[in-house]
Amino acid sequence: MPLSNRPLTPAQVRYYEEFGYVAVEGLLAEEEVAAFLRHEAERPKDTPYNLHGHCLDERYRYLAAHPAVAGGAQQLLQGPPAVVQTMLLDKSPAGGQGIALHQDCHYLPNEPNTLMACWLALTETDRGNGGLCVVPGSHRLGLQAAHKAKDPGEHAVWENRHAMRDRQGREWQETLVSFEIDVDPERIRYLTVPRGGGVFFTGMTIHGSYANRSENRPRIAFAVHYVHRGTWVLREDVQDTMPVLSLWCVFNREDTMLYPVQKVNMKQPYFGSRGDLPVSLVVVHYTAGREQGDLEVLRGGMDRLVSVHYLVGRHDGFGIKALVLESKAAWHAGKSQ
Ligand SMILES: O=C(O)CCC(=O)C(=O)O
Repeated sequence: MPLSNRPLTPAQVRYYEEFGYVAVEGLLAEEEVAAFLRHEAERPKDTPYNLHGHCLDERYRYLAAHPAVAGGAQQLLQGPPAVVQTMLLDKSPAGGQGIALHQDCHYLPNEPNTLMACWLALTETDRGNGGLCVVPGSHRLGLQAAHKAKDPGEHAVWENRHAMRDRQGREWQETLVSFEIDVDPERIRYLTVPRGGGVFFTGMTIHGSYANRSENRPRIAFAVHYVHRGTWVLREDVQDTMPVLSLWCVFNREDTMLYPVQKVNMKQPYFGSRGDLPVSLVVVHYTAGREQGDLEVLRGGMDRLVSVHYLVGRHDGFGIKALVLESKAAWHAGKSQ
């Protein structure tokens, strides 16, 4: 399913707009959840991903660029999404800490504010094992006063310095803490989200979770934060947002095999502008030439005005080469043989 498909129903989009969140079942297939958890259990943990798993690990990228997940984000943002950060939120039974009720815009100031998230349940989640909670309608309240979380029995408590930089290049440091917003308990909605389901919410929606009080039910979630492409994120560590390539999603649908897309530099800039429109059509065609020769021609290495967004090899060793950004127009015309 390419990103141009619309995974959310109009009713789901209206619900999100009205309440600041929408829970959706079945965003991921069971095999996709199982493949991710298998990978996570087996991967070496010596390099911490911090918030950059989507840049470092194909399985993280797979979830962040998943057509139902990034496609939902695209629908709700009404434009192309870019990934700001990814987080694996693994809360162990018998007391694993939650994240105090907060608005993500406190952590990720951005201009203009387009921040939103998709939180994916990778196990069954509910109030008993520290599932996600939200405050419906809180996205309309503006940024709320917040203090540092107070109860380590329920919530992670921390403080970090962060380098910030605005669009004009002004730089400064800010202290961020584990923010907590005081909320009337009556307004908190505890969500039950089945494995494979997810919750989309805005950067202004108050949400969080409490400790996992279950005896033996882990609560594992994966959160992807997106902005509309072109948004400026002020925190330097996550400023380099990753546009979601829709074609990438198409190829990544093959669960057993993730195809790395290798970026190839053009020798001559044989591409033009096509505005900031999302991809709505994919044209796949065959070339009669050989892979390396085609690559040389299509990257402007010969004197021919022709290019292409991706070149897909016939043989495994060649893989997929990305030549022209999806935000640009590739020029491919002329008589075929
Ligand atoms: O999973 C949780 O406990 C909270 C997640 C969260 O705060 C987020 O994804 O922004």
